[in-house]
Amino acid sequence: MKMIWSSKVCKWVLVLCSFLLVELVSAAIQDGPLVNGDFETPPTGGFSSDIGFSDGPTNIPSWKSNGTVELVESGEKQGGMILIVPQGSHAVRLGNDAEISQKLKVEKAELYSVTFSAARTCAQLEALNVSVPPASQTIDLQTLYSVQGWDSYAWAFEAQDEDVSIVFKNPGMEDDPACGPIIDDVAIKKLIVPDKTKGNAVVNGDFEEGPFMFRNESLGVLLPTNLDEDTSSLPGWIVESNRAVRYIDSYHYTVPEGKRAVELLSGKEGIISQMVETKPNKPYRLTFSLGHASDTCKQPLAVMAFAGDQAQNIHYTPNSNSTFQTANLNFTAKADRTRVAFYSIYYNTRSDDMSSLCGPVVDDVRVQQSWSNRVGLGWLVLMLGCTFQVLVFVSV
Ligand SMILES: [Ca+2]
Repeated sequence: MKMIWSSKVCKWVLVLCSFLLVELVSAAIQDGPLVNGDFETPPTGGFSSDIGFSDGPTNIPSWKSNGTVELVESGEKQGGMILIVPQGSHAVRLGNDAEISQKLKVEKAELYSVTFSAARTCAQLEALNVSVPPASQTIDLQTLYSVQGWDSYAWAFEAQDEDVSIVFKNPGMEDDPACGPIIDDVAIKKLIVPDKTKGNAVVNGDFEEGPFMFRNESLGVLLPTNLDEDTSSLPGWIVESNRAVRYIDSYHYTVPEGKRAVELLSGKEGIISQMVETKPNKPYRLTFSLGHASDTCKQPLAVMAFAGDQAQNIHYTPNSNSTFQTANLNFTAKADRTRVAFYSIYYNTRSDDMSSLCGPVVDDVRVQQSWSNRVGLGWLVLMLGCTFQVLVFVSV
């Protein structure tokens, strides 16, 4: 009896231990919104829009603030202008030099992407610095990509430690202390750099791996300038222009293949590129899908595609049976790495609001060695030879 009892206890201890182990392993943050990442958790004493703008630390649950930080409510006015709250009823505004931060548990040496929404209040030159020290990037909020008055952005970092702090800071010094960016809906996602698939030198050519996207947000996520291919929210790719490109999903847009793709914006000012592995002096073919996002983007749509020293502009030709077409470009590699890049030829806007930026969609990018051509040609010669022999035989 005692034996049975003790073995039962042992079992329970084991179960408990394994639970604890699972807890320890999974202590790192899960993909999704941060705790109070939408700023909807009421502070002690409730939301107080009556107190207004005040100096000193603001009490925002789960966040640490420094400087003039204010919780803003949707519908709230400032100087006759209604403040924009990207999602829900509340957001946070950062005054001059002010910041908010939150501690996160992550997996060391892993790559993470942070998604957040931002709106500017008054200044044209508003900017927002996002950092997980020592990694840091200042994002220019000067360009408004959508007419709603706010945009979602993604920024990636490699975790240097298990315990990190994510910081949003307004680096500006405006004359009007009530100016400063508004932030909302902060989320995180651990990125996985996909392996190259057989017969395609492009990494993440289908764009399926990328930043976290809120299911209820229909504006896509902007990928601002990022020249470091090792810390890209879009693994494998860099955004080498000073304007952003938009990462879109199939829930809100038409995507050629899978669930995700890229919409090129701002003409030549929005360029994505990748250095792909090639063998010098070998013939290659770049193929990709070129489409329309079904977002009322005014046509014509066209891209400039680059592969090594070849460049070609390709127009999207509307077809009632499909929302995309396959385009290709042949090139001969000159080195062991070849640059593949795309930008939109036109500066397109949506026809419904005439001002939100939009453009052609690129997906399913492939770079393949042109073996098939040679094999095909070989077969053709062989077949012709056979036919000739048969003809000679018959005629004899
Ligand atoms: Ca895709």
